[in-house]
Amino acid sequence: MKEKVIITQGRYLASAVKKEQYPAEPRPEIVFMGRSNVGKSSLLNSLTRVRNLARVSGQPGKTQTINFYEIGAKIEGIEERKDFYLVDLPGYGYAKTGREKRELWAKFIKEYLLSSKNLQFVCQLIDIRHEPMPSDIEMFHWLLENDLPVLLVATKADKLGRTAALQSAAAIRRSMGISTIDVLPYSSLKNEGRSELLDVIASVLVQ
Ligand SMILES: Nc1nc2c(ncn2[C@@H]2O[C@H](COP(=O)(O)OP(=O)(O)O)[C@@H](O)[C@H]2O)c(=O)[nH]1
Ligand SMILES: [Mg+2]
Repeated sequence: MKEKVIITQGRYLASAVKKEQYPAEPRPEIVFMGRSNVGKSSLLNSLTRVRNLARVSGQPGKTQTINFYEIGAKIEGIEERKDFYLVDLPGYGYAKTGREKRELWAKFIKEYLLSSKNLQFVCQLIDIRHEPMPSDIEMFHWLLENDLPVLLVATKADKLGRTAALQSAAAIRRSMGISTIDVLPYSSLKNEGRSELLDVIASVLVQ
């Protein structure tokens, strides 16, 4: 099957620990967030097909910066290349991080989310094998309250069989308290969910 979206380039651009370090060039931004170890870096690598674009780590809670990746895509039926940013936020809810640090994290992240003028939507990642944690639910509702569009992505879908994966996606939806929200199962190992997520990205880029 011919793909509707082809990523033509992807590279790490910059890391930010403060506002002044956000990229100067305005481009549409698609944001990825979730608890440490949920599979964010793996998903970025799978989505872009750029190996080691984002660092996959066995050690959770490592990334404490907002990382910007510069991506180019060719979208079916569109002449010019679309350039945008994928934005990797540091993982939240890491137990070993002290409360003070966690609050600083939340302040920094929320400041970014509220100030970005080019944010298209937020992919919030939840491990398909687990019920959402209180920190996931809190973050989800904070995003909605602030009118930030959210797509829930259930990661590591290959760890469950098809039926269990669908049940789990439904359970995630229920836990979040919004029955109409989409939950997209994704496996970075098998690239499952990749073309669906690329389609969502394409639809916001061509608007
Ligand atoms: N089986 C499976 N393992 C995954 C998948 N995505 C990530 N992992 C594993 O989960 C761990 C954390 O992944 P990573 O991408 O670093 O998570 P991050 O901390 O959210 O960036 C690593 O050991 C990955 O190999 C997936 O789709 N399937
Ligand atoms: Mg990571």
